[in-house]
Amino acid sequence: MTDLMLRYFREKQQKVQSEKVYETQCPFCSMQCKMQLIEQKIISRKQYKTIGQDNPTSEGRLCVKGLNAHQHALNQERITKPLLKINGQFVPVSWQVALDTIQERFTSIQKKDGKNALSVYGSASITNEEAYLLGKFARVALGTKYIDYNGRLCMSSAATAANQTFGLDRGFTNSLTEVPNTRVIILAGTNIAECQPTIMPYFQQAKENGAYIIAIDPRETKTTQLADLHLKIKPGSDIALANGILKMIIEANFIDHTFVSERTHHYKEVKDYVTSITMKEIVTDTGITEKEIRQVAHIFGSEPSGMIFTARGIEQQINGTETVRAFLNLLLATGKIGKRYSGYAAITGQGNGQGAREHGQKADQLPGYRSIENIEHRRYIAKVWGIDEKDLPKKGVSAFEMFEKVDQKEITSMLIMCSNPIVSSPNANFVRKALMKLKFLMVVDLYLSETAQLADLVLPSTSYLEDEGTLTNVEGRVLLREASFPIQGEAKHDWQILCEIANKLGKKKHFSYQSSEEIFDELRLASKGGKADYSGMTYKRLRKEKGILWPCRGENDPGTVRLFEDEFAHDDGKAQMALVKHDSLKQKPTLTDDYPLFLTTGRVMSHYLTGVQTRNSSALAAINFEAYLEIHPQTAKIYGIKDKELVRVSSEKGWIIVRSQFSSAIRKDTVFVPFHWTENQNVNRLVDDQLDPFSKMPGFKLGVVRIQPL
Ligand SMILES: Nc1nc2c(c(=O)[nH]1)N[C@H]1C(S)=C(S)[C@@H](COP(=O)(O)OP(=O)(O)OC[C@H]3O[C@@H](n4cnc5c(=O)[nH]c(N)nc54)[C@H](O)[C@@H]3O)O[C@H]1N2
Ligand SMILES: Nc1nc2c(c(=O)[nH]1)N[C@H]1C(S)=C(S)[C@@H](COP(=O)(O)OP(=O)(O)OC[C@H]3O[C@@H](n4cnc5c(=O)[nH]c(N)nc54)[C@H](O)[C@@H]3O)O[C@H]1N2
Ligand code: SF4
Ligand SMILES: [Mo]
Repeated sequence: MTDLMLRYFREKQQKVQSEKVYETQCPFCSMQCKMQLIEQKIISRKQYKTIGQDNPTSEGRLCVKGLNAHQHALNQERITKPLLKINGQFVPVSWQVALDTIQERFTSIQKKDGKNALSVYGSASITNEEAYLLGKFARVALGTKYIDYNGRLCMSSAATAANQTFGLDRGFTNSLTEVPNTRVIILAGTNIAECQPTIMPYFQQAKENGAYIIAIDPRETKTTQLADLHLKIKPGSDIALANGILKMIIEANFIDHTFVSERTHHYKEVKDYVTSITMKEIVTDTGITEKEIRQVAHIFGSEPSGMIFTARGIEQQINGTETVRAFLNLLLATGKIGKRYSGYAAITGQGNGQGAREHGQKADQLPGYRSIENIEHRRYIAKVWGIDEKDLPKKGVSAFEMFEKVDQKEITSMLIMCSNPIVSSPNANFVRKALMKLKFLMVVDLYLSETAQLADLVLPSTSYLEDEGTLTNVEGRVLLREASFPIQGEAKHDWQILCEIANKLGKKKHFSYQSSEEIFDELRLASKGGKADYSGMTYKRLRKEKGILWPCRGENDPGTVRLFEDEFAHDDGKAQMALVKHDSLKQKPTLTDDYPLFLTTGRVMSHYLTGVQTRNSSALAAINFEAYLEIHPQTAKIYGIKDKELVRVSSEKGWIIVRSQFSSAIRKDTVFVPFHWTENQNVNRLVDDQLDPFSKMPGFKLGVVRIQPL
């Protein structure tokens, strides 16, 4: 450093009058990177920067979203007071008025329309404590069966498939430290490079160590660029591909017969089916050559270890559950699970995508991954909650089905916490119209999101910087997010809001918590003995051990790094292989003269979900400021579309207008639109609302559209 530079830095340092450091965790994806927000006071101005902190999963790394996350939390546009809609206008009101309004509206609606007229729509971006409390709130404070959450649109197919196959659903069966030592990796419909960027070094290291990486995606992405082989599949045809790979694995006799006979069921049926289909069918269905399929089968079959990673590309399909199961067949047939360097991961999406699906926000679920239909489970939780089992509601319906009930006026009031469903749901025009039929819509958010704008009452919640609690990351590792930043305005923590409403509804006895740690202690008890057992974890341990992998059944239990080493979680200890026919789906979208192109949707690096947070972060908004239509130049030519030109995209459900972006890296029969934008750029206005019969997942990844220049 030159003298001049040294002097400059010294002077700059002297100007920093004070510095504060806040420990926290990124509010976005499932990596849950640990970080510090540093606040420097220079003269009278405060200046902020975020730096990464070491921990077992993200190892100190941050991506562009994490580095800029504080911008949305500190943005002046955040709502800091309850807002009540009076004559169509939002008016700031006190908490007392807000709570009185809720009490009056909820009580009168319950009286007139019944208890199940109230409903709750939750989120996997809230903490475990809040997700747990939301489930208890719906059942105990409101007494309704209608609760579900945005994770239904996210990981439900993977979760259902894992439960059906293994009897247990933890996103990753191993820990990330094993990835660099595995020999072959299949990445099916996952774009980790843009969606979990700080996970990449594990995969880069695997590649350096000689692992063979296969990526399956209709588009070329930063992730497929890492792969040794990219299968540019026809969207929605992954079952056929997995069946084709299995067929060739069987033909080449790479089956682990001991594993199959000792640890699985149904191999014979699966074998009989896949050997009966022809490769010609598979090649036509998938658009992948026989040579490539054989190559995958030989590498995956012959290597001693291997891992399969799936994400929303294959899961957000109306046959997403079966698609995941077809891939799990490959692991089971070759014995690549339950041992070192071999396993399965459904890459978790939201920050708490894992934990928030374990503790009772799902329509059919109770804490600890218990079932609301199982009498023993009901009794146990009723006891923990201090209520009569008979008073515990039965199962409700899935996220999108709740909007159908709203449309049919069976549900007349909804509390939405930490989600923006009129942007994120399929058939978004329908969802918007349905929500407008509600007698009372209440939204708890940081911002006046598109959904909040429709509400009768909006309550301001605290952000990740302010709200302490635990979140379970991509590995299934429970992390304690510290949060000591001063609360903005009159915002309250999500858990506090639930307690205050419950108290107002006369349920104080069940909701008298003073801290998130107190809620966690109850969650530990509620999860004890369940599949997702957190009972051995304490805040003290989580701090000291930098996170613990579940199940953790006692204070001396170190947690569980690798699952299924000796047995699977079904009663008999065996896994269930599944006969999955790729032509079983009657209503799969197909190309027609009216709708001649496949539409698939997804994400870009700089934005998060419906974009409310990242569009309010100036640095992130500047990177991508509008939606776009990724299209092959030769396809564009057919429709007279030029690059960077506005295009009208239509489906049976609606239309949007987005700018074209040429890319010869996408299939010619497919276009792609990211879903982070709203109004006429909201791609969910095009997405159909048919649901997977097992998981109730919509088909975000496969639609059919027509396009025309504007
Ligand atoms: N930057 C960023 N990161 C995020 C998020 C975000 O919004 N932005 N969201 C977080 C959340 S909640 C989630 S769920 C995850 C999502 O993470 P991913 O699932 O990895 O992300 P997507 O972009 O939705 O889809 C992944 C890939 O699937 C491909 N695909 C589409 N159709 C098909 C198909 O039929 N078959 C196959 N094999 N592939 C297909 C798409 O081209 C895309 O590249 O990311 C998390 N991380
Ligand atoms: N077309 C298409 N649609 C999709 C997908 C796709 O791939 N394609 N992916 C689906 C997936 S995987 C997901 S996860 C969903 C997500 O869909 P949403 O849940 O609708 O997405 P978010 O943008 O995360 O909405 C969160 C809202 O909560 C607010 N918020 C943030 N933090 C807090 C907090 O701590 N407390 C409270 N109360 N509010 C907070 C934010 O400001 C924002 O308005 O979208 C789904 N929709
Ligand atoms: S978005 Fe994900 S990878 Fe990026 S910093 Fe946040 S948690 Fe880490
Ligand atoms: Mo997600």
